[in-house]
Amino acid sequence: MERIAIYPGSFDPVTHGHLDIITRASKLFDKLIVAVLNNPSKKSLFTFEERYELLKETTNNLSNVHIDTFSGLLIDYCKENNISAIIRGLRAVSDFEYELQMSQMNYQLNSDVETIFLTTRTKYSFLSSSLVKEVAKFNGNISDLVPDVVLKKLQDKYKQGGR
Ligand code: COD
Repeated sequence: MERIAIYPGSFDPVTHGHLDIITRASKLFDKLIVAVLNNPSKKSLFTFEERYELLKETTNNLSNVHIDTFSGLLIDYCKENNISAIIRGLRAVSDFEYELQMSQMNYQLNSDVETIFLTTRTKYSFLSSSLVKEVAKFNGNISDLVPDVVLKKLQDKYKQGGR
């Protein structure tokens, strides 16, 4: 049976930290679905269509990686798509509490789906979508932290007065 994992997130926008986790997780499973949360009540800089497109463009070199969107409960998406594992990235102890709670709640909802944590590469341990947006907003140099296509989109957003 095909072993399928999911890497869910907001990806607002995708960074090299996310891409590193995607590349590493794709080697562990037959198929990896990267799923963008579509949650209209959560404020984001990029629309979910934009976040989806950026992920598509930046992962097109990975043949077993598929990009999708989801809304509602993650665990329901897992059930509908025969997913056996949820991949999450851990950067620091500060990520741990939230991640532990989510993994335990998801396990409570469906004990057939395991959460697997991949630890960040040291060079990305400080990297988050929020910090990237903040630095980009004030014209700081983030060219080593996000793919070129994301960099360009961020610059365009802030030229248009994005928040
Ligand atoms: N290095 C390593 N990992 C990283 C890095 C980095 N530099 N940056 C981010 N990551 C990891 C994060 O730790 C996370 O694991 C993943 O990448 C995605 O991060 P984000 O910030 O884009 O996504 P989140 O954390 O906002 O995603 C939250 C979900 C959308 C997964 C969650 O809210 C969810 O499942 N929502 C659906 C509703 C649901 O089922 N709720 C119940 C859950 S118990």
